[in-house]
Amino acid sequence: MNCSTISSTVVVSAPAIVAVTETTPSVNGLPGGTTTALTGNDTLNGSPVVVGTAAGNVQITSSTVPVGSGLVVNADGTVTVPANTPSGNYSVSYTICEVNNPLNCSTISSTVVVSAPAIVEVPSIAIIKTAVFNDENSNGNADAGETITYNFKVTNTGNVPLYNITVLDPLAGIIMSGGPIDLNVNDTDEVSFSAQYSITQNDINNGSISNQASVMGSTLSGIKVEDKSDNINNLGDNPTVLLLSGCVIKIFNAVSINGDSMNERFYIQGIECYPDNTVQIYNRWGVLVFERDHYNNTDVAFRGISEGRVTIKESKGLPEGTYYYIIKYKDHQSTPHQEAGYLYLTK
Ligand SMILES: [Ca+2]
Ligand SMILES: [Ca+2]
Ligand SMILES: [Ca+2]
Ligand SMILES: [Ca+2]
Repeated sequence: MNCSTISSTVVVSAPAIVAVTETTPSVNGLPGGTTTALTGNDTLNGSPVVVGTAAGNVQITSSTVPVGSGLVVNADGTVTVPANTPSGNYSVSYTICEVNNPLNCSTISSTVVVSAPAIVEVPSIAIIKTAVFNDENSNGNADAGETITYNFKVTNTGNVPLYNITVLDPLAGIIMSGGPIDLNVNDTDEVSFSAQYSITQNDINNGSISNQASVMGSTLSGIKVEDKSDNINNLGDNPTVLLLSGCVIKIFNAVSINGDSMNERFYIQGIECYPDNTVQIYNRWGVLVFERDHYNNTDVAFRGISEGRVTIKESKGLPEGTYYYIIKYKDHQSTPHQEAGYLYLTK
């Protein structure tokens, strides 16, 4: 036998392992989330790698993420992005090694894309109106012709700047000034808008003035916003009510001449504040039975007796019955006013 034995070496090479770079689809950084697997395009021996399972043929042995980013590379190749991560491209490198040949490894750097949350325009505006009475003659009373100053506090309460902001107030006779203005997010303006109003006798007789303004503005993209005014005491849309302490004309039209000290005269509350006045009383036939200027409820007052330019001769005064009064007076602006109605005379 002619033999020869030789020992040969069969070289079994490790299969090629290739980690391939990639850029992930973006993850919204506000809620955070998890990326697709960075290993999704990596191959072992030309086939996609299997990671993160017991049957896997590769595993991630190490990884690095940007310092302070909070990103975590998971065993399955995905990357966890924590909530409130700033938007940007994060470079993440990782190493995969073959399970059967732990030294058969490949390292690559990929990019994790974190997106900023979409900003939805939520425009919003708010207005507060306050009123100040100007007692211009310093008598402690509201008089016709004195003024009210209105101030407006406008705030951009939305998340986008507002432009061309205007304020309207439907109160007849009010004079608005100021604006239009622009306001950045969260900015407040208390000085640009104001209004002036001249008090009328009707306002004084009503005892108050109530009015509500509106503010309007728009975003750069043309979305319009509006708000009705709140008053200082109330959160929410409410008219601003200013109480007027003035000489209110109030007529007490029941006159009883019976000596009981109640309703012994025709009492016109407040008339003494308006001395430029005339009071006329007619009987049911339209005959003038009383007419006096400068009525004042005291020495010039109707007590069931006919008085005036034309007097009716009645020995015991005027008879019981229904009469008709006309009160004319001029307010502090010399504007004439008239009140008329029935007067009931009993004895
Ligand atoms: Ca990859
Ligand atoms: Ca006054
Ligand atoms: Ca409001
Ligand atoms: Ca009486």
